[in-house]
Amino acid sequence: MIEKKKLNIALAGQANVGKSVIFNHLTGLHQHIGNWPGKTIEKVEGTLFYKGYMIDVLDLPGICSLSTYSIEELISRDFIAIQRPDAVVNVVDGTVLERNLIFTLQLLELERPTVMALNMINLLKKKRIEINFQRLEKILQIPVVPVEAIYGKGIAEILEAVIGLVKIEKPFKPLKFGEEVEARIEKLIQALKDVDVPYPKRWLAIKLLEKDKEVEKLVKEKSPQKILEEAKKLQKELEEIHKHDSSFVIAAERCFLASNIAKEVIKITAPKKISFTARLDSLTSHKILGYFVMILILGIMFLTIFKFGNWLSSVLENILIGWQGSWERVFGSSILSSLIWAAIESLVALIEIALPYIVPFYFILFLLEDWGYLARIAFLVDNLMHKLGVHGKACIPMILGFGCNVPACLSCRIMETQRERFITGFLVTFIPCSAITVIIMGLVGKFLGIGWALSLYLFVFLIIFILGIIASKILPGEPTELIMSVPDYKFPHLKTVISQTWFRLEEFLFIAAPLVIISGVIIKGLYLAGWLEPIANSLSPITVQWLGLPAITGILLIFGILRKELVLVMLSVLLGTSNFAQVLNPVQILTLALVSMLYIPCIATIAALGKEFGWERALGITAFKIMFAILIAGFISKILLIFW
Ligand SMILES: Nc1nc2c(ncn2[C@@H]2O[C@H](COP(=O)(O)OP(=O)(O)OP(=O)(O)O)[C@@H](O)[C@H]2O)c(=O)[nH]1
Ligand SMILES: [Mg+2]
Repeated sequence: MIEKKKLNIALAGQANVGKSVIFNHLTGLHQHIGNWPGKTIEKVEGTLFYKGYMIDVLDLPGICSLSTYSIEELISRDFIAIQRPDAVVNVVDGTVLERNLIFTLQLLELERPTVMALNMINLLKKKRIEINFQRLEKILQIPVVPVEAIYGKGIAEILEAVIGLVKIEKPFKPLKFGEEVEARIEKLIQALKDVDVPYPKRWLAIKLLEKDKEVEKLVKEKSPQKILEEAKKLQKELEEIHKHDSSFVIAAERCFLASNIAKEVIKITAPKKISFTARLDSLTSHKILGYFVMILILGIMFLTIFKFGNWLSSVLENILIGWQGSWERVFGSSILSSLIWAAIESLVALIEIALPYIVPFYFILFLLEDWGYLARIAFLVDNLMHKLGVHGKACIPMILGFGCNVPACLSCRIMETQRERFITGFLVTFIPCSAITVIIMGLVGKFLGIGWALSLYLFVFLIIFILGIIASKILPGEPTELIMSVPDYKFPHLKTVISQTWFRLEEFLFIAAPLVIISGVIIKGLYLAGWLEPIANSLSPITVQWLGLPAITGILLIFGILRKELVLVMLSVLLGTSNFAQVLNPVQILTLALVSMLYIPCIATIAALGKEFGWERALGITAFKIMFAILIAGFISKILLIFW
């Protein structure tokens, strides 16, 4: 037989088990990694070459079970069942094997060649859990590969196992449920014999007994009513035997199987004493103390960003000061020379103003994320989120929003219902992203003090809260309950944290730098052509009369649509200095910061909103934000003027 040299493999498993870490090792790509469930929201593909094979690898979104209907779970289920990859690598968190096995059993029902990558072996040793791999292989009849993904151990072995598996093409032997269930599955398989659908018949039969709505619909389209009637009859029989809903019976059968397998292969030798992480967990999730710890941790985070950012910013300022004079001495002040200088100056301003705050911001965010603390915040604020009419999970897109609103909007898909998805998406656009952090820290924090910077954050959170309540009243419906497993704390893996910070930074520089340079040159060009003033003046009814800002800020706000940090970076370009206190009084500083925080989603976020919710809604949110920001900032500036 000629060997097939092209392979298609999919990484599937429950959420937060290390699929993306393995994917990144395999493909050299940079999928997002962190310690909370639901990071990967859309399947991502990469290619690698191994021993003469060209292997396409897919990182699938994490799943709770293959029976529910959130979009990411359907993506995974359909992909495995219909696209039929050559092999599936079932990534499993070894520290919670029993829970993961339930998913494995469901996966095996899809009848694709499967390899189990038993991950987090390093933690097994710590938790004194022993797993008998050979026994597990025998029971499941699939290869089981021990893996320590973050250290890159076991990755090549996964590929070896996959290649070995596709070469043999072993016939599929299902793990059997209880007799009374098996008998009914068999009957349904017979009934389904001539139905032409891409799914395995045994899987269809099980799903029909589970009352899976999608499968019922599919079977109804493809076959005579008879089969569904037969399924109903068999469901009833099961319910009579077990006195429970038939979907529950099947789920219980799987749990029973998983628990039996776990009992056979796991040996726990851990002493009974309470571990440090368990203590830490009970403190950080505590009903009252948890909030204090949260405020403390976030407070330290912002203080560090502020102190480090200010320090680095002034260091860079001192290094880069006085360059303009030298430039003009060498190249003169012709139009061309001025335009080139504008480009350089914009880049310098970006490095001087934005970078010092963005670096510590991402580093700490990823540190907290990899440690597992972000998931605790989701748990703590679940109550609060319910008041906004959404599930506590909504907190996750919102936390992501602090980094960048774009992935945050996309990750609204983890919400169960369309309504919650939209409310969360709407609120996410109000979360101050890293670019806004730059404005708050570099403008308000630097010139008015950290107290004012924090007050602005609190004010925006209050606005988000109020808008959330209003939105949930306008779009009525009950939030779904919090079903999110809180992951264990893991010692943050510094290399992962540093490389994630680096990728974000790289992305930031590649996207922001060209925009900043082009904007700088355009502004200089407008200035030289004498157009800057007329444009600024045309906006002055809003900027000067209503908001009380200098007319020039109109230009900044226009460029800020591209990227929010442009508001500040271009301000320094226009002024020729980053000492903003020279041109803005304290009330103006606060007003400008507030408008920048609220006034519009940046262009990339608008695009993300359009993709997720349609253009009508995206433009609706944009229009709302512009009007809302102008209104609120105007009122606040008038109130501040009374007291200042
Ligand atoms: N200690 C330890 N941690 C690991 C290992 N593999 C992954 N992790 C951590 O587990 C967490 C989850 O990893 P991801 O790769 O993001 O998980 P995922 O399965 O892609 O998760 P979703 O995309 O959310 O479904 C991260 O914090 C990783 O650093 C491992 O072998 N040992
Ligand atoms: Mg992932």
